Amino acid sequence: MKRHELVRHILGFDPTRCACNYSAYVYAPANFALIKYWGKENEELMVPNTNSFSVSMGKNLGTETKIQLSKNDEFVLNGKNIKKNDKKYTRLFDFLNLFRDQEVKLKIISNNTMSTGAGLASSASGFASLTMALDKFCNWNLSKKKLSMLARLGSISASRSVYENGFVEMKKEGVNTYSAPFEHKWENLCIGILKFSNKEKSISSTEGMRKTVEESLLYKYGWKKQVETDLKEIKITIKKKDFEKFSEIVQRNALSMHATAISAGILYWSEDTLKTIKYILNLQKEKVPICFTEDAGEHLKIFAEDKKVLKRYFDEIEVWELF
Ligand code: 2P0
Repeated sequence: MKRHELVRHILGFDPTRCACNYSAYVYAPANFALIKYWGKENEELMVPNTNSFSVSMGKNLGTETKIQLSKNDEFVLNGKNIKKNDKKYTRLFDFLNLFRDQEVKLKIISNNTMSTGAGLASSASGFASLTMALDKFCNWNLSKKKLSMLARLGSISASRSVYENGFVEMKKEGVNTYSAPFEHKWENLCIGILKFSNKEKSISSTEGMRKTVEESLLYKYGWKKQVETDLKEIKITIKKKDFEKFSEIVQRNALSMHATAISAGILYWSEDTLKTIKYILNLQKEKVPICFTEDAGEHLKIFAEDKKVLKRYFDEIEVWELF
């Protein structure tokens, strides 16, 4: 199956024949994975190797995308014109080309409320908001499930960002892989982000996971089992609101993901990352109820059940309630 055939399979019709509006404008949140997606089974059809599980950032952090008819194709990201030979441009228009007649020219204006490409999940909210804007622009009225399947073709983690709030699970079902809400709330749960720099990461997640899948035996023999175990346990833990167990699972999943990457020579950590992880592990020994996760970047996301705890131990942390 080719990508455009998968689009027709998901939609049930030919999108190039749809009449569209003049413009549409949609917001989608960032999401942070508690149980990580790391590695693809099929790169062309964007099928992940495993399920994954995240929490959405709601209105706090995300991307607003406007799509409008134009004389020429254009992509404006955070107020900056992105050039045609930029990877971000080609990735965006490769995605849009799955849906349009080549004669239709589009201007895409995207604004992130977080920095792009630094492990703060901007491709997830970017492709989710673009997919939802397309849905509005073309009057498709798709279900969230179908939107999550389509957003996946832009960036796999975008599948989880079509849900504005709460926990979300991405369920691996081959080419029909989709995301669905995990309907349990954790009212006090909050997140803080420690952003150590504005540097773009030196290796993209796409590249990093590709190299890990190709080279890491730790990944080959351990990762699927790790995800399976962590996913099962985190659902039980969330139902019980057992923060201590939650911390254990979230941290071990992130560290396992990084262990597989490191074994393939991919190191996202900076000195700040390492120093802060050591600091957190020491606080945990003193029973301070916090835990961390880290994605494909040097920054850390810290969870707690009390905003004040995060503020007490981290000077410059930005903190949000998740529910
Ligand atoms: C995640 N990450 O589950 C994991 C954890 C990073 C670490 O999804 O190639 O931008 O576009 O599918 O989705 C980042 O990878 O990569 C990511 P592509 P994506 O959130």
